[in-house]
Amino acid sequence: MVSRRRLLQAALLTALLPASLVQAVARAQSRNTFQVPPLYTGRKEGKDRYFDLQVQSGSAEIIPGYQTPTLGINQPFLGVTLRANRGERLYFTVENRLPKETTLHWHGMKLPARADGGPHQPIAPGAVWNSEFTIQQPAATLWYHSHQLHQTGVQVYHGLAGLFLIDDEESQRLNLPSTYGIDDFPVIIQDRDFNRDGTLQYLTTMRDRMMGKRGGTILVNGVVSPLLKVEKPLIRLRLLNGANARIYRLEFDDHRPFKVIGSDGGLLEQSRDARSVILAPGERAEILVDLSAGGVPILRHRPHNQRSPQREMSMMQRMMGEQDQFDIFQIDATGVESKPVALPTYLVKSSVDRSLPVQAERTMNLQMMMNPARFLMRDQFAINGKSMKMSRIDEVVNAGAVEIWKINNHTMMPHPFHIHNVQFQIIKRDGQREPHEFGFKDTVLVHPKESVILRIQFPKHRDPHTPYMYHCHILEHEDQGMMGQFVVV
Ligand SMILES: [Cu+2]
Repeated sequence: MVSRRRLLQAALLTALLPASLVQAVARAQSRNTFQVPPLYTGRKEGKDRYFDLQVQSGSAEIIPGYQTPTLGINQPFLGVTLRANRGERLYFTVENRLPKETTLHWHGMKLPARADGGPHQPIAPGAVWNSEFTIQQPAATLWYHSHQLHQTGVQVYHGLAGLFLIDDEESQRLNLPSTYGIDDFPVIIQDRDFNRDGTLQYLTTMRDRMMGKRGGTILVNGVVSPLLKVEKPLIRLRLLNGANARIYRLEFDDHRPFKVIGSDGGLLEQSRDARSVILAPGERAEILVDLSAGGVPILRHRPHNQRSPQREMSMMQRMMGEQDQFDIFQIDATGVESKPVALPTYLVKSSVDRSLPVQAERTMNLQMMMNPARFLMRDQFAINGKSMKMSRIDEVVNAGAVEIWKINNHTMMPHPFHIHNVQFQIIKRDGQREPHEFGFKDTVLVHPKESVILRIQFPKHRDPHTPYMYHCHILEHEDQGMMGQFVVV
């Protein structure tokens, strides 16, 4: 049955876009091939590795026949995939070739505050920023993106985001699919809207500002709903929700089970069987998909079940477009050899030292302030009653300390809460835990009216003068004040 809503949506889309563009999107969906972002491993000298990055503008033919102005890192649209090993010292030069200020933040990395690439490390047009740190954390799928104050949403939307893969010996011993672009695939999922001329459409409505920008066209690694032809019977997908605001609930159209092996911070202790996984903006999950039986499964986004029975909640979710359904991409496994594959159960040993005492407990109340003046000031979102201020340090943390943070969502919409410089554990949440939430995380989805309790061990980089951020990873909320600052001393 075609719902009235679907018809309404189709009518809306057709009303917004010229017929030619609608047809072009439809054509793209059926014929695009899966693009793997180029790998960039820098220049290695012993235990040192050097990366030269250029933040640049460009254009891309995302919709056939249209050139879309974009931003990218070392390429016209999106960033190249960075890759390095645990224990190496990395040296970055980041050159800003844009006519405006930007930053590059290493999302998920434990590192000194001045190397973090947050709002306190802006790169002026034409300038070069140097960042250096040693990788002191396990193999993981991290990412990097613009974190320019009040401009993160628009800059990421146009393409300033890429993957950052860490390898280590422990993960390499596991015999997981790990050949990039052959049986190990990056999957950056984003949704976008386009204007009639093919340019990206950003923040045209009040709803976009309040709920965050959700687009009607799904891109995977910058390509509209592509087809991935695979040769191997077992593949690993490194899923990143790189959207500005949309929460994806991912599953295959044939409901096939898969194994969740990794989370934001790296591999889980044990793989977990799942048929769906919910990823909020900023979150990653690594999954293994058994394709030994062939087939052409489609990874799709299906609306999540309402967590609250309250009527206004589901109304809010409808308003936010949470009930839209999309195909993300399709896998063609008709050519794989039909040999059984080995699926691992035990992966890595946990590095948690449970004997360490808790030094501090903090509460973060996520709030929305209903005040027209705040709307104009771009600070209608707040944490503990305060909107982001560059000159104010909100929290002071001791280096190496174990802390408990309780995140309370006082609003009617979900917020993915991200903390820089750490990989934490979720020790309690009101709702049900997702399979990847048993691993180390740097971003956690907090549902409306929900509380989530985190255990965090802070790394030992001290710098009383340079703060790290914690914030909502719905980029429009971050840009409008749902962000705070902490220093480690
Ligand atoms: Cu938010």
